[in-house]
Amino acid sequence: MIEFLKEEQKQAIESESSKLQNTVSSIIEEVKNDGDLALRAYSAKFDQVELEDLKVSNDAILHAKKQLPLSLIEDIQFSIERIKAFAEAQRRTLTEFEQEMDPGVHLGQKVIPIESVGAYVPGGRYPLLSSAQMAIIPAKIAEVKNIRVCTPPTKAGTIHPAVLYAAHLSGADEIFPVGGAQAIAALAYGTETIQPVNKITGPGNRFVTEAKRQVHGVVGIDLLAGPSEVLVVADETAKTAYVAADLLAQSEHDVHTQAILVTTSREFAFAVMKEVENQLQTLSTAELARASWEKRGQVIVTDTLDEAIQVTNDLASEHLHVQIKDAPQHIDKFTNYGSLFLGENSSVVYADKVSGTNHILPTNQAAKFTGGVWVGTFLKVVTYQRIEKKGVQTIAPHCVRQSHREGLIGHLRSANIRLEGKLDADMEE
Ligand code: HSO
Ligand code: ZN
Repeated sequence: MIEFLKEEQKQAIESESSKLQNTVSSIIEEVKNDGDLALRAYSAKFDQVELEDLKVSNDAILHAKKQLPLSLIEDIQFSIERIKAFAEAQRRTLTEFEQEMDPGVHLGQKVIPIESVGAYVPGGRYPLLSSAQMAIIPAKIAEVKNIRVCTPPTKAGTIHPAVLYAAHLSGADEIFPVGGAQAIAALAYGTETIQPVNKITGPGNRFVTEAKRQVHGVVGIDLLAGPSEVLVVADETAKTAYVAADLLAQSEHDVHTQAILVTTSREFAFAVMKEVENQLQTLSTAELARASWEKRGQVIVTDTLDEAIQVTNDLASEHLHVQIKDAPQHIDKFTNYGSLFLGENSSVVYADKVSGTNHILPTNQAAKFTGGVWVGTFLKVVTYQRIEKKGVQTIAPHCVRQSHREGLIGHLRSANIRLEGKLDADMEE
């Protein structure tokens, strides 16, 4: 049996309204037509700033560094090293090969970096410098030549110094203090200052996400990121204080964040709900955390671990934290998640910032069809072949016959001229 202890609020993520779609498409149209002029106008309108320079200068980066305490610079370096090391390890799993599949038929795979990518780094409530690192570092490890970063300006027309320096140190080639849908339009279509890119990555607000949806096809995109999600699966061996803290850590992100507890123990579920209330008393971000916990949080009790796993796989959360006895032994039973955290010490927030895995992950059940951003997001896995004369003997007759059946006579000829030295084949069928 599966029981919902909090009032069930299966509110679908609000579908993008047609108003939002129209607003965003007119922003994109204007940037397409008016370029930099439109970027300046939208920055004045949405960010209340008259931008002087649309591109961050080297001097501004140096100045940003000078404003940062040494410990912050060390923290940036610490996380960069780890995100880099993991991306490098993932890069090594993508190999090129060539294999002779039939005598004289050599097939191969190449791994080629995308030439230029745009990394969108959200501004928002808390400037998350880790978002810059997560979008830029894997692209750098993939050897993308041009990494262009857009991020909303502060009221002073600058970029938060920590975000700016983190973006620079992560490997950004160009940085622009431009945010919102207008930034996505600029990266997709180009303006006088911002050269267009081949793929746009990074999370953003609903305007940014809608803009990414609309430019998809003109450029590639990583995924359509929505508000953060966490799902904790716990049994009676888990620690209430840990689980409550984990639920609230995501809840504080946004009112739309969804934190879910799935547990096999009713007693534990009530204990966690009580502990969440306790911790909210002293949490300085309680207003937001409470709002999202009350509006979207869920507590689900199941009779068996199998049921808990089934519900968990159905919900396909962005972050899945398994806090049950011998958690690692159950790894293969979980099939839908953006990133998995095994055991009580593997806090999601470590991965938000420093452990090394990427935090740009699928939300809104997209984990049913994709993983998150990784080095492969910035690489094209393509194929090639090299067929010798003896290979033609093996495969061409089949190609000739299939082309004939399909009425594709141009195809037939291209196959047959290599096989028989003449365009048309004498077909028996
Ligand atoms: N949990 C967020 C990422 C983040 N949180 C960065 C703090 N810093 C979405 O995965
Ligand atoms: Zn977070």
